[in-house]
Amino acid sequence: MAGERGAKPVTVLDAPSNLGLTPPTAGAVPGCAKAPGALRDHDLLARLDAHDAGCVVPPRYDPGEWAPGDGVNQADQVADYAVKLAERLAPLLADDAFPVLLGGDCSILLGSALALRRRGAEDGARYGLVFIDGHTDFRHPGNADYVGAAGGEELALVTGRGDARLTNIDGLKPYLRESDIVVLGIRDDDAYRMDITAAGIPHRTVPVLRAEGMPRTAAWAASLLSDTAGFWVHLDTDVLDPTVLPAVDAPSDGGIGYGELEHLLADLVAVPGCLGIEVTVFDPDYDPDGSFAGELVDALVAGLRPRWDRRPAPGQPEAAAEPAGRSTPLAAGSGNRHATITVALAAPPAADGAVSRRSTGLGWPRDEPVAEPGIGVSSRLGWPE
Ligand SMILES: [Mn+2]
Repeated sequence: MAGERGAKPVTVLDAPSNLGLTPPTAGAVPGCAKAPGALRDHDLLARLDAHDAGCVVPPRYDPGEWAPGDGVNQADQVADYAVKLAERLAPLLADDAFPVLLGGDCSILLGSALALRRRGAEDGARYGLVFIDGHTDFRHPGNADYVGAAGGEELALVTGRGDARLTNIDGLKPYLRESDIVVLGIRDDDAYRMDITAAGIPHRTVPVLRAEGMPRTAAWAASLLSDTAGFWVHLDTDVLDPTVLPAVDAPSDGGIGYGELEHLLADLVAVPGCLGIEVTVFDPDYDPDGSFAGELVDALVAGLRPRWDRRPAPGQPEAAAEPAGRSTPLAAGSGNRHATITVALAAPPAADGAVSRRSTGLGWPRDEPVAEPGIGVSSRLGWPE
């Protein structure tokens, strides 16, 4: 399949860093670093028909005697790791290899954002971010009494808020502009929802995402990023509702279901300007029999289908792989990095109101239970509030 019709295979790179998390219990190491292994063990690479780019090995996780007021925990290690990650990502981005980066916690965004910023410094372009996450991860010294866990602060850090060791690597602060970011999937009660709005970062909460639908939401996000030269996708798996995926560092009620995630991903990665994706925070320590890992792999395989399966979806004409209405100046593999994104046009809603699956090749939405809109308390990442 890979290589057919000019498409390149996707490329999987492991980023098993826990450095941005607080210990789950005193003296324990978080389990998120095990996620790449757990996902690989469910044949993720074979099912994505992916090239294997290996692993960026993180330094030792050792939060030491951190206390409130000490700043971002393990900041030097997080910064060093971001540099290593950016160096490994750069050639993959340059080769249009569609990296699928397997975290690890959300602090790996620092590496992805640094890679985009360095590339922008070379080619004069700006790059964007679609930030799919159950939380804003926007805690910083300007809106909180103290900071600590980079995995709950990475959106603030990549926009230049906080410890200069993390925000200003190579003097490149900020790595991303607020107006080049779109946040999707946060909960209504997120502590920093108003802060990101005030900062100029547009967002859709889960109820809005659901009301608008995934095709239109993906098109909306792409349109907001249409003057960038391409965008990265951050996927924190805690965007999923804990009833379907509780095996995350900080579950919050009121998330989306697997079918919704698959459609959202498929519509986003089908946009020619989509450069790659990172997957964060899945914690195999909460998944002893591996069943959640299997379901997550199913969702990633379905959601990334436009990038690994260039065949038309069953029952679709050949042209479905390049849907009408999507002109593609920045086609995957084109090397046309300086072109701006052409907005993906959402298909009209199906007459019966069902979610359109016209272009994604998806055919198996699940009947998972979807939680009632919750009053979930989001105590982010466990640092004492
Ligand atoms: Mn997150």
